[in-house]
Amino acid sequence: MTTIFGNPGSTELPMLAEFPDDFRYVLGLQEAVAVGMADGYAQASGGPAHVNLHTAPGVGNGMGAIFNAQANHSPLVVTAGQQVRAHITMQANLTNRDATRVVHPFVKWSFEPPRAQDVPHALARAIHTASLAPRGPAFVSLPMDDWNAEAEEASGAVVERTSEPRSGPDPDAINALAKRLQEATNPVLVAGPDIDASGGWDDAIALAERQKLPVFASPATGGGRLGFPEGHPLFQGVLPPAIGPIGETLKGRDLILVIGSSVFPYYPYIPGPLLPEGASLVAITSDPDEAARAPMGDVILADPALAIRALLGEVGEANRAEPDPLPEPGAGEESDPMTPTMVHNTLAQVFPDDGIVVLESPSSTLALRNQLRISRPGSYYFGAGGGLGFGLAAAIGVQLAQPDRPVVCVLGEGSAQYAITGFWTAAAYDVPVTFLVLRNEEYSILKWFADVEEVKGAPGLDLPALEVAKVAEAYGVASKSVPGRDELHAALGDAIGSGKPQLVEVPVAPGMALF
Ligand SMILES: Cc1ncc(C[n+]2csc(CCOP(=O)(O)OP(=O)(O)O)c2C)c(N)n1
Repeated sequence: MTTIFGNPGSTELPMLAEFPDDFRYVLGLQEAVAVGMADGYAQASGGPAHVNLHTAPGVGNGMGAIFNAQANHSPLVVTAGQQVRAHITMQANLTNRDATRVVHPFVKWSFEPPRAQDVPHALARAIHTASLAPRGPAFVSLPMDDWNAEAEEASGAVVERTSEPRSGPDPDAINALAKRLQEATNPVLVAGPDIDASGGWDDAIALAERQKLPVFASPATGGGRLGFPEGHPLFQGVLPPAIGPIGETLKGRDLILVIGSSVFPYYPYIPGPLLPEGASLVAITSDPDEAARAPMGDVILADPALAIRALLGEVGEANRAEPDPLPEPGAGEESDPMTPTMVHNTLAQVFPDDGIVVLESPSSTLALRNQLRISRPGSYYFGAGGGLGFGLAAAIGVQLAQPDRPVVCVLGEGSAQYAITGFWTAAAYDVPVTFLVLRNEEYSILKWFADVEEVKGAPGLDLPALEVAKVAEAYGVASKSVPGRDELHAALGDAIGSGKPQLVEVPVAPGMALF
């Protein structure tokens, strides 16, 4: 971990003293941004990332983003400075009182070393804890005077330990699953985000093709990544996120195989049978908590990629009819302002083959998925926790981890506000993300929720005259506002090809865009 994301204060300065030349510090102007950038960086680099926060208030500001990182299974090592040890008991100014308690329950482990000499071991332990399944944030509170203490000789051995975080499935369980799959007449695969995170992308395709499995993506609400190429002929769409509609969508299936997802990231509450009649469900996850909390079905605890590989060793070609592929996406209706569907249709036309999307445009999530049909691994990141602010910040981290791939960050104008200072980091560090901002002058998704929840007269759902392009410009990101499809096409093409952080804002018609 030679990149440190953070926002420093007096309690962190001793840690940053004589900062090594072969390390890089990436400054976020607010802690939610620093954590969100580290989250994107960790996910897109495939390894743990370090974010350093300023004692209690800095951790407090970062909490929503730490919650997101946990939902994303993102291996973050979160550190925060602490008062000097002699000051903690008297609770001097800026003491992080109860430092290890405040971050719960959003971290896997939280610790303040009992002695300065234990700092190396505590950091090493945090790195392993964050990296082992289920991956997620670990927290270490570091008293500021510890950095001037001498390390013990044993510290060398502690920091050199390695861990192989993946554990394989029980062969008997895989064998039994293979039998169930072979015997099923109408099985279906639900592909979740941890297929991509575990490197199981190609084998998931091989499994679906060999078994002729129709494939649904797990609900978009919890789908921080894609588990299957969405342009593949076996792909049947994204599962709806609520109990009743999932049961409806999977009606007639006798075996539902869920890989790399919780069962399921439900929201909103639309009751119904958990499973359609005659169906059974098997989930494969590396997260014991996901395994335990599922309300139905059987579970195999294992790294998803290793489990798919093992399953491939046990199943032969199935003799089933292949499902019809999804129809090609249409561009939607002409309107002024444009529909989000048409915006994403335009984006699809200029989107490079090796492009990556980081998405936080709540009312147009499904339209983007349908229009882009992203079909390469590591090409889609979405805040699985649902806490806004992930998108703008994570896009910067993803781009830093994948400097050779163009990153397009698609934001609602409301969502952009939760990490707005991220624009400064993109400009200051010349991180060439293309930001596409959909401006509908409201919290469209909340108006949709108000309908579902039968809530009338709720205040605070309109966002008149929120000038994201002007604000981004003030932070140093070249920005443009475009009125129509042709201008959007040209502006997006220019921005993506520019090698610079640039923003394109487009007015869109309000409302939920499903296609
Ligand atoms: C941290 C946080 N605060 C509040 C919310 C609730 N919330 C969900 S979507 C949304 C509106 C997003 O607005 P915008 O980005 O403009 O997208 P639109 O709904 O118009 O597509 C809000 C406020 C949230 N998810 N996370």
